[in-house]
Amino acid sequence: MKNDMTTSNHQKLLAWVEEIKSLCQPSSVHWCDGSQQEYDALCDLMVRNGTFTKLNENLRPGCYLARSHPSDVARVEDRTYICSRNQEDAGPTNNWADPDAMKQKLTGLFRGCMQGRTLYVIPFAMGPLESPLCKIGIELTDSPYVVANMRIMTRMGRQVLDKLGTDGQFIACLHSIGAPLQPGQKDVPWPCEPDVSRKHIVHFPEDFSIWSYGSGYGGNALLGKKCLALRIASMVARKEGWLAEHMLVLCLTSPAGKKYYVAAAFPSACGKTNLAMMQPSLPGWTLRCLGDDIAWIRVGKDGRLYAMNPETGFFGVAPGTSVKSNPNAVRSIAQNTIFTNVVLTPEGDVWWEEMGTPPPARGIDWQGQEWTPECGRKGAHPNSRFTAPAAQCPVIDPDWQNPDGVPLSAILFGGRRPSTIPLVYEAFHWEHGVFLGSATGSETTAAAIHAAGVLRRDPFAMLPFCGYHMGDYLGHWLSFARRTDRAKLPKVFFVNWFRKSADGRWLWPGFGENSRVLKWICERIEGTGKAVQTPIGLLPTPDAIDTSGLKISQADLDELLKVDIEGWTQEALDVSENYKKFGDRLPAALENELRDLKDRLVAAATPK
Ligand code: SAT
Ligand code: MN
Repeated sequence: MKNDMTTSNHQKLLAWVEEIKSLCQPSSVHWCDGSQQEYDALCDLMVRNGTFTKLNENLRPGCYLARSHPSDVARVEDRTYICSRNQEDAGPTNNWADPDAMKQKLTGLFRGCMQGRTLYVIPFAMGPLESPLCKIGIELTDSPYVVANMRIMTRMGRQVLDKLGTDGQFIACLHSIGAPLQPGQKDVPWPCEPDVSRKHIVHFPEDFSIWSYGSGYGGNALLGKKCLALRIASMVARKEGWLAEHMLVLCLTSPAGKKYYVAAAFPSACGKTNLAMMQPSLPGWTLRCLGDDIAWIRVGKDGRLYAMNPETGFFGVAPGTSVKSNPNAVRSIAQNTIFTNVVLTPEGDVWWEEMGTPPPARGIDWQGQEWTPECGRKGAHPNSRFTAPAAQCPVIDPDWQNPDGVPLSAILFGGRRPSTIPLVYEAFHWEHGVFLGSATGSETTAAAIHAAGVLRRDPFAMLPFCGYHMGDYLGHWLSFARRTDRAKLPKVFFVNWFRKSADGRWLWPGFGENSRVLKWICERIEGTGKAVQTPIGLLPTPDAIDTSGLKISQADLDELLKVDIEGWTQEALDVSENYKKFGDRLPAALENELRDLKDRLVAAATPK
């Protein structure tokens, strides 16, 4: 299994690996070739050292379960930094530290941190290798769990080193779990730095490098994902005139056979994976998935916006994933999947809350303890995850690896909003659409370590992922009206599947029924969908949403499509408050949009 053969002649890369080797002092170095044999051998190694439990081959072929340390279950936003030379460039929404001071501190943490472990060199590409947007990263890590997950989530291995050649550019991604092993010391199943205050997820924009210390959890440790494909890529995208976004990409085909490509931004754990591979309830419509988390978007030769998914896998939230909520995810994770922090059943299968199947009479919970449905504890961690190859999705789109991406007809924003925000509405024009994106808010979820269930403003669902000043980011979005012909830009919509009644009932069935909302969106694109002008945007007329075959009361539908002037007045104030953070970097066009919204709300509240 050992492969310390250097398969690269890239002097800069070789020198960097040598430098990190002498800093971190691993006992060996392994250059990953990305092969199936290598993956299998790593999984076997993790089964032997207790990190992985192999699941029942008859029930979940090629699948493994890992249980993390209780400190290591989600992204650590408080410990995530953008270390630009100028503090101002990181903006008010990012943690900042001086890059020299941070490098010094991290060098201290990384010194000797891989003792007793293997240093893995992971060459990976985000985006198809032949795509104009493809970016190459090299992750150095001491975690075999990270290697196995990166092989699912990215294009990883020999072909990347070949493309890099002797002098190609790469993004240097250094990762350690921060748990050196002394000679004779027994390892634990999930080694990490248990002290959260010592975990660090750090981005250096000036040299486009990433240093991550102390955590083995997905978003903190799979550095191709949030760190490279969002935080670093958003900075590169701004310089190069494209967009790196926290968005799913899907293709909807109408009964008439017309294709509509849609990108949608929702905060973490708000149903992107469910929407990305949804099974439409409306007859005649089909949906195909291109990606569930990240989209890189650029202006194509024809002036339209083209979106490409830089990843090759799904790192999805397990709880709530069921045949009802997401049948295609259930099929995607039937084999060759890594599960983290879910319940192990006595048969050697997995289970989680709201899986849609009865719980096992007893099992082992995410903390490795005996668990029964009556014990009063959740069996799976609310942010437990599956890592599955995108190619296994039964509705993966034939163009999902198209190096040019796919032309977008619509962009959706949304979040978990139990009140105020209607089921769907459309922006008046591009600037208004950017305003809607900037005003995105959601009840927080378990995807990050903080209080769940409180409303936070999360512009473009990029609050934890924008690598530079959010005010400049909003300006960058506005600039697309100048970069191409406005008429070619996608239409912008805001959706909210999460409305509740006064007595706490869900007002909208969601999941496959969301195809009814997507149908209206397609009709708006065609110019046939009926809408009314309201102070907040264009709303469907009462009969515009196809509810054929759906049991929903007129009262609930009215409530879902109502503009709550009082609630919106509050909403506008809250958005104003949030805008204050951006100071003079808030684009004037957005200030104008906010003022116009307030004016329209006042006019609507004033008796005529
Ligand atoms: O854990 S990840 O950051 O990869 C997923 C998410 O929170 O969106
Ligand atoms: Mn995400």
